[in-house]
Amino acid sequence: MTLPTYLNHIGGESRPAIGGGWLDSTDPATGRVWARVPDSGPDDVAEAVRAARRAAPEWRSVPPARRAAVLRRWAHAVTGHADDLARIESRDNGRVLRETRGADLPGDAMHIEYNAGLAETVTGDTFDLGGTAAVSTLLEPYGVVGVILPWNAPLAMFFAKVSGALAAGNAVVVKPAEQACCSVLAGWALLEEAGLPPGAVNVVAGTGERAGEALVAHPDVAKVHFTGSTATGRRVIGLSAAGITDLSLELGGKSPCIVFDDADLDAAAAGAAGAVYTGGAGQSCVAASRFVVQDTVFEEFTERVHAHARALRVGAPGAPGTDMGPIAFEEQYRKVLSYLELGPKEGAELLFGGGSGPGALTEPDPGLAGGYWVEPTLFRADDAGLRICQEEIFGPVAVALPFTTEEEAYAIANATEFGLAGGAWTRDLARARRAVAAIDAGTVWINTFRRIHWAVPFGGRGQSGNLPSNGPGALREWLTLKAVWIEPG
Ligand code: TXE
Repeated sequence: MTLPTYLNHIGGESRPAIGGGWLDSTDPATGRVWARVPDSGPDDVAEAVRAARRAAPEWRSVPPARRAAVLRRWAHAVTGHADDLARIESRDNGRVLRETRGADLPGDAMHIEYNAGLAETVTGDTFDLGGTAAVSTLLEPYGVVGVILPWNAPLAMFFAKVSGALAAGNAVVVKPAEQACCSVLAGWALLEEAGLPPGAVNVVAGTGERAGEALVAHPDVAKVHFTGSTATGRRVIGLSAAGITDLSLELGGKSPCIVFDDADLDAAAAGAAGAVYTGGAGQSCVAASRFVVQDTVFEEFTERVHAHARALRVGAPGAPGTDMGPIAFEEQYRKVLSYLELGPKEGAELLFGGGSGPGALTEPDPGLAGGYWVEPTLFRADDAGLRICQEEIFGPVAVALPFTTEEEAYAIANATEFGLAGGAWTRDLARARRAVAAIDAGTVWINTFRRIHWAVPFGGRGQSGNLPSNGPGALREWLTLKAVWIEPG
């Protein structure tokens, strides 16, 4: 049986890598290779950047309202192809169809529409200096921008980032993650149907080391948006030094979910479980990976979380009733397993879960025996300094830390180098306001968790990243500022 083959898209043409190499894409539910994608290198990236450079002046000169019209046609096409695209992504990275088809794709189309609406809102400032000069600022597109995508939600990131970059008038080269890029390679074609000039968006599949580094280091790429691990983010910062390339970084997280004893415990348990066991089986930068729980309700809360976890159906991502799929690829699976082993070794107590392999499936299925399954798992730790409390596990594995006083809760919540998101559950409004002030993160949720919306800014602090994405200012990260002085004579 021949495998589906996905191609790069450069200058309006679909083609394999120049070197002829291929990478296997594995179906994480079976552990079997299901498709292949180009193993691109610096030559392919250079071609893509050349194509983008050629297209950039034309796209930039398209009036913003017309750019917006192209984006809206794109959103329409995405809606029309949502079933196919969601199925490809669920097959490729194991995110359940309920999430890809049910939530991501409809949201993706809305996100594109939102960014289309921003295209005509770009304005500058004027300055009255009291002299004769007319002084103002312009926000201009960078020209060619690079986008490096992660594997946990490739399509959502692709649509969000590319629509923002295009709305601002840039041409784009995208390097999706080698482990899961089939949905992006398949989804690209819709852009040309929507009327985008060839070369305005190029997609080059390949590894981070070869294709990713070539993109960051390319002298004609003025800005790179990177989503991935903090460690790779640091490497990207280093590579950007040569060209002083501008960077936006969306990195990891270890988000605290504080539960006070006055909280609606049922709602808190459902929210916490949903925010780390579903949502890509915890492979989400905003997973609720640390539960910080008042000691008086610790047992009751963790038992309720267990009840929610037990009720989750773990199985085939493409089946409509599945709540939790597999880990996206083997290396990530090994990483999650290593933390399951590490927890007890460093003194954490396993409260539930901890299993992996086919035994983690809700119902035995010989066809899924080779998949990368992990049971919803909860550890208890009394020391926030443990590695399982500090490092991003990126799987359905949470750790619960007890606290006594409110001050302790915030100290534990902030005992992390990350600062992406966090939240608290309480019925006390004054306490809720204190929690908002105390939690040191880019997003804070009260009595809810893991909510992100295209119209609301989203970004990290500390080692979670820099500029916010989304919201009314979303195009700012795709625009560079120019100050202009004009004397009349
Ligand atoms: O990420 P990488 P990995 C975290 C999560 C996960 C860990 C490792 O904790 O367990 O990262 O995942 C490209 N120059 N997140 O190793 O390496 C790579 O090809 C340029 C959190 O897969 O960061 C891919 O396209 N690019 C995160 C992208 O970077 C490079 C989502 C991400 O890969 C590169 C993903 C290089 N030297 C992982 N090396 C989130 N914030 O949601 C790799 N890449």
